[in-house]
This record gives sequence, C-alpha cells and structure tokens, in this order.
Amino acid sequence: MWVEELRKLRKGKLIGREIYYFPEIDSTNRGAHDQGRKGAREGTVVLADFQSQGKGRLGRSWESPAGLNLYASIILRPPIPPKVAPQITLLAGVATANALARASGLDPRLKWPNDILLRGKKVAGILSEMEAKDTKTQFFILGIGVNVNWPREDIPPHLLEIATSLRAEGGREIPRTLIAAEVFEELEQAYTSFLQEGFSPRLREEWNRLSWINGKRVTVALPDKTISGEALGVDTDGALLLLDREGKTQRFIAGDISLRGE
Ligand code: BT5
Repeated sequence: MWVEELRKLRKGKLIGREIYYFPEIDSTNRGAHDQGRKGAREGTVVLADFQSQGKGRLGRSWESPAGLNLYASIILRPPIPPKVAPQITLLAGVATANALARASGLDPRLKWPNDILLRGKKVAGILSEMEAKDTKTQFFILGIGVNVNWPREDIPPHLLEIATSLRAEGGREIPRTLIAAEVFEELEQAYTSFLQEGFSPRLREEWNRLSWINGKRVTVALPDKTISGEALGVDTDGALLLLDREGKTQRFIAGDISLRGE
C-alpha cells in the first residue's frame, strides 16, 4: 500500500513521523484538528485517498476524487504569534512548488497567497488553519491538496479553465508516494530554516523567483472594494505589494487576487 511505503520513507523525520491514513474522510484538515486537540506531536500527518467535503478557503470546496490525488494535512506547533502564521502558508507554497518541480520536471509557479499553478492553472492549493488561545498559537494545520494523476477528462467542466494536474500537463502518471515524500521533505527543510531564521531574505527571494504574478496586472478583492495594480511580489513580512494606478505602493496581508482576464 502506498501509505506503508511513505511511512518507511519518512521514518526518523519530522514531517510524516506519524501518518494517520483514511481511505475516506470528510476533510483531512478537520481530521487533523481532532488529532491536534488530542495532543498529536508536531509533524503528524492526516492523509486520505478521498475527501467527501474537501475544504478550500473562505467556505469554498476542494474537489477531491478518490485514489488519484494527494490530500494531506500536517500538524505544526511553531512557537510563533498567530500574526506570523501567513508566512507559513508562503513557505509551504515554495516547498510544494520545489517538490513538484523535482518530482515532475514541470515548472510550477506561485500565485499569492496559496496557489501553485502550472501554465496558469491551479495544480495545488494550501489551506492553513490555526488553533490559537489569546495570543498564543496552540497548533497550526497545513492542508495541502495536489492534483497528481487526475486525468484531464475527469476534471469537472466548471474547473477546466482554472484547474489542472501533473498528469494533464506532463502526460504521465506519478506515484503519490513520491509526490508526498518530496513535499514532506521540502517542507521539513523550509520549516526548519523558518524556525531558525523566520521569513528570511532567502525565502522571500525564492517566493519571488517562483512567482507567477510578479510584473502582471492583478486585482485584489477586499471585503468592501477591489484594487488593481501591478504585482511587485512579497515584502520582508510576506505581504503582497501592488503598484496602483496612481503609482503608489499598496500592501496586503490577506486577500484573494485575480489576474486580468480571469
Ligand atoms: C485552496 O482554496 O486552494 C485550498 C485547497 C486545500 C485543499 C487541501 S486537500 C487536503 C486538505 N484538507 C482539506 O479539506 N483541504 C486541504 P481556495 O484558494 O479557496 O481555492 C478553492 C477554489 O479552487 C474552488 O472554489 C475552485 O474554484 C477551485 N478548485 C476546487 N477544487 C480544485 C482542485 N482539485 N484543483 C484545482 N482547483 C480547484
């Protein structure tokens, strides 16, 4: 079974030191919350073959067909204040993009804050959630969904314009064990450096190097308005910088962006 193989590959490591596997679950993020509340150690992973209610951000859903893709949620216990948490989403994006590049030979890029794209279409998404008390982070759930072996013909029509898979782009199947092992390994390295150095200039440069949006015109949707401008990349805190029509630089710490024409 692929999960047994993954457990062997992650033996003695931090991320994936313990893997709770479900053939079917509502959402691995939800399952990881349960494990986190029960005291699961940092690096514990909840993994499933199928999600009946895979979650995206802001109440959106994540299409999760059985047996084809990767659905993983990782419990982290970083000693950081909740406001630094968005930086973990960015580091997870960099780690996932690097892992997918290595495993597939393709060229994944990042769309702020949580998308990994192949030729402009989403191949993976990250859902970060946090359990915090007062100003202290109790634990952090990093949910990662990667479209691995999803045939293009199976992608639902309403997603065809915006979603893709490694198989649809690369033309070959890749074992999920390999994808998971690469993602966990890259994450482990990036997370360990993050604990030592924070959101370092190196991490920031890597994010900007992998960015799909830098130099492009994007629109940021805020609850009460939208702002368009040229994406300049992320700053030293991981906030998105945008050059607006008046030539002023605007800074966003959260939000949803769309590219012109999307
Ligand atoms: C995300 O949300 O991109 C976060 C996705 C996180 C999924 C993982 S799977 C393991 C873990 N357990 C969970 O329950 N979730 C995490 P967001 O940026 O809100 O994007 C959601 C939008 O992407 C949807 O509204 C669709 O338009 C599109 N979408 C849905 N399913 C998709 C898929 N499989 N591939 C690409 N795009 C998809």
